Amino acid sequence: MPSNAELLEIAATVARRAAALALQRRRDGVEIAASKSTLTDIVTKADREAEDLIRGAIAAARPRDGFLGEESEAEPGSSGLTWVVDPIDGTVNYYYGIPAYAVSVAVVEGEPDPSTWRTLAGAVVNPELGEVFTAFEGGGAALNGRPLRVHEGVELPLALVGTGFGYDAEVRRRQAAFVHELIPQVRDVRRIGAASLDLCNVAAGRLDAYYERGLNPWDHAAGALIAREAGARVGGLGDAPAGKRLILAAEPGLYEQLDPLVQRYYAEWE
Ligand code: LIP
Repeated sequence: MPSNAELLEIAATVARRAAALALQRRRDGVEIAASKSTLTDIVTKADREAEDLIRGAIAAARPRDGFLGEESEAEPGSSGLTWVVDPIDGTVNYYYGIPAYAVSVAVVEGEPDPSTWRTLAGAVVNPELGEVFTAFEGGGAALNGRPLRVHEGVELPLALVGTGFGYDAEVRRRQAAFVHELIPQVRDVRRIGAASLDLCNVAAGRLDAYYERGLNPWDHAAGALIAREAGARVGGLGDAPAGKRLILAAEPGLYEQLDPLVQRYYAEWE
């Protein structure tokens, strides 16, 4: 079994290559390939091309590992490791030319299920800003090689909180209702549009906290490890790990202040 540092080297190398491709395709002009859960939930040709590149590179480097990507069929492996990939996280930003999208590559041990997996290494690359966020379990988190640490000692009324919204209009309405309740209690709210970057922003101290409901495993697999290795607490609904029903990431003291508000609202959701 390779070391976590060796796995991170693979993740970061592949993520950089895919990010360079995505940036070039953005410059060439982005074409929508299809819509998925709703008309606003789009996939571009670059999403698919980037995932093909990542999938092929990982199959060459780690042929017995599994693969779980946003844009292609899940592939079980025999090694006990699975690569969890969002080829372009922040697809809507990418389509509109907003420089807040990223390639997210993580490798997990065990079943590719956020409720049980153990994330060993992860890389998130924003090619527009030339930012490479990395972490491996027990190795700390870094931005372009420089160590990252969360903001500490922030009280709720001074917290800058990130969040996001789903593609379904009724889900967005309910998510916005919670923002309406939360926003007078914190410094401000930011909706950046890419969960992987939101989690990396918590790691970098650019956000004090981030929460969202409805994420897919590939949206948060790498970013959650990067946030945790930078000192954040990352959790989900109740005592569950981060998952589709909720992800919350913040420095532990702020997490304790924000968690009751988020849990009270989101525990009511199915
Ligand atoms: C996006 C997430 C974001 C969420 C968006 C969307 P995608 O992922 O990163 O946090 O608010 O609705 O799900 O679809 O760009 O890969």
